[in-house]
This record gives sequence, C-alpha cells and structure tokens, in this order.
Amino acid sequence: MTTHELIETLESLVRELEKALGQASSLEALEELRVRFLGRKGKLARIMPLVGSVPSEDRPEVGKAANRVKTGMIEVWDAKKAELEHAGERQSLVGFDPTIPGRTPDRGSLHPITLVMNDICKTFVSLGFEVVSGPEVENDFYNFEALNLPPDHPARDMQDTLYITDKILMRTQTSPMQVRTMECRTPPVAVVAPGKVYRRDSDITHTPMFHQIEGLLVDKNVTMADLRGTLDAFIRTTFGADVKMRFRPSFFPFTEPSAEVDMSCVMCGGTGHIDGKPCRVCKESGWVEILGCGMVDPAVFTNVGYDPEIYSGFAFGLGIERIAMLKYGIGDLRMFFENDTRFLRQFV
Ligand code: 2U9
Repeated sequence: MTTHELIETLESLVRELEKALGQASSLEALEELRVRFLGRKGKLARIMPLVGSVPSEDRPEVGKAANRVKTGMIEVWDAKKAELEHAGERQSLVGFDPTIPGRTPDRGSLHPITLVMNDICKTFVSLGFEVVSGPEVENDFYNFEALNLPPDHPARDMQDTLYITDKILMRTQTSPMQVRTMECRTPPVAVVAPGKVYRRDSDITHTPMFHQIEGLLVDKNVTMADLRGTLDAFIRTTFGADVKMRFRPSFFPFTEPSAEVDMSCVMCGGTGHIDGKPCRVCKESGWVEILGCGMVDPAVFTNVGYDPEIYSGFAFGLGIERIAMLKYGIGDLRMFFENDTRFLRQFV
C-alpha cells in the first residue's frame, strides 16, 4: 500500500464511523461501534501496524494522519454519545408538567394549649404579674408540705401522685413555683406559674399530664375584692366582656377562705338552652366552672417565712385544657394529646 493509499484508508475510517453512528440509536449500539472502530482489535488498531511499512521519510506524515484520524473518531463518537444521553433525559421528562406548583412542606403551628397558655400569661402580664417557671420533678416540701398539705392528706396518696422516690415526685400542681418565688423575695409579689403537672389519673376526662396556670399576689392589705377584680379582668379578656362570673364557697388546704369560680356558659350564653334544647356544656345550669381560688392560708406564709400578720394575698389555679375546650368549643380532652395534624392545623 502506498503512503497516499494508507492515509486515504485511515481517513475513510472517520467517515465510515460517522455513517455507522448515524444509524446508532442506543447507548448499547454506540458501545458496540466504539469496540469495532476504536477497540484493541478494532479497525483503527488493525491498520496501525501498516504505518511501519511506509518509507521512513513518509512516516511522520502518516503518523500525524493516524493521530488526526484517531482524535477525529473519538470526537464524532463523543458527540453522538452526548446527543443520545441528552435525548434520554428529554425522554424521562415526558409527562412532566413544569407548570404544576411545587409541593410546599407542611408548616408547623403552635399547639392550642400553648396558644391558650401564652394568651393567659399575656393577660396577667398586662395586669402587672410576672411569669415564673421551674422544675416538673419536685420534692415533697415544695409540692405538699409548704402548701399546708399534711402527711396524711389524700392528695399525697400513691393513688394520686406519681412518686419517683419517697420524697421526690412529679409536681401535681405548679404551686411549688410560688413557694420557691416567695422563698427568695419579699412582698409585693405578683406571679403566674404556667406549666405541665402530673397526676395518677387517666380516663376520658383526665390525662396523667395536663397544663395549669396558677397565680399568686402577696402584699399588705390584699383582699378578696382584689382577687375578684383580677379574675373578672381575666375572664372578660379571655371570653368576652359580656361574660358573668360567680364565686361558690369551696375548700383547698392552701387557701382560706376558698372559692370555685363559675362563668356564664359560653355555649348557650348562660340560658341553659340552645334552640330550645338543653345545653350539654353546662348541663342546663347556665354556668361552667373554670377555676379555683382563695386567700392564701396564713400557714403557707409561715412556711415560707412571711409574717401573716403583715401580709395577705390571693391565689388561683386553673387547668389550661379546660379553658381551651371552652374557648374553642372542643368536646373531647383527648384531642389535645393525639396530635392529629388535621386537628392541630386549625389553630394556626
Ligand atoms: C400558693 C398558695 C396557694 C393555688 C390554687 C386552686 C385554688 C385550684 C385547681 C384548678 C383546676 C387545680 O388544674 S386544677 O385541677 N386549682 O382550684 N389552685 S388556689 O393556690 C396556691 C398556690 C400557691 C403558695
């Protein structure tokens, strides 16, 4: 073969490959062509030994031509590969509609109990109270003894309290925080203590953990009228200006005198009936109980080192779940604990 013929043969390989690539429609076919033309035993490899048989003065020219041809073959093959891959991508997008709006991730929201707790705190802060919080695991002194609950008090029973050891327990109310606050301050003191409390109780209307907010105000000359005025402001802010309030005598170990507070039923407006039918929220009475309160028992003051001859104070406690149920018209306590997002997302 002459030098010229050899160069011709080499260059014809590019055209031949190009033609074959024109027919190739898959990456498999492409790979097969790579092996056939550029592989170790391919067409190019088989021609290369002939380069050695041309006259030595022609060899540089033939060598250059061989390199050019090899580069050219690789280029056309690469171009075809890119084309096929791109087509594959386009194919995988068939049926994809770029105008459909993206899926937005669900947005979190505050739990209704948190919302109600925040609202109530805000109301009391506007009345001059300070928010205090502290441990849920307490000791016997702060949870019971300081609050005038003697050792034989039924609340101390294993049946009602979640004990960790003899003296360590899950707080059954947030009152330990008021005791802790009084221990390190002198009156006037005005605090609310919101938070989780724990009791050995579990049925349709009780959960072993629930939320409370308790308030305490201590100063000279604090009277039950101050208590009534404060609670009236709270109830009207939370449930509306038209809501009425009444005190019923009651008993708590830590307050004397004590009262339970009712407000006119939010469901039936205090009439006891809705469209002539008995109101199931107040059971026809027109009143619903919402909190307990009283004047702090002098024994509690003595326990924390306040002189009951100088100071007097009022305290109150309420369950947040109950307030939230009345406020949002929720009939089942369990809703707050199931964390069903269909329920929760209504409170955004
Ligand atoms: C101190 C002194 C007195 C807090 C009070 C109540 C009345 C009360 C209940 C309401 C519903 C608890 O969540 S509930 O089950 N609470 O009725 N709590 S007076 O009295 C205190 C607190 C702290 C130092």
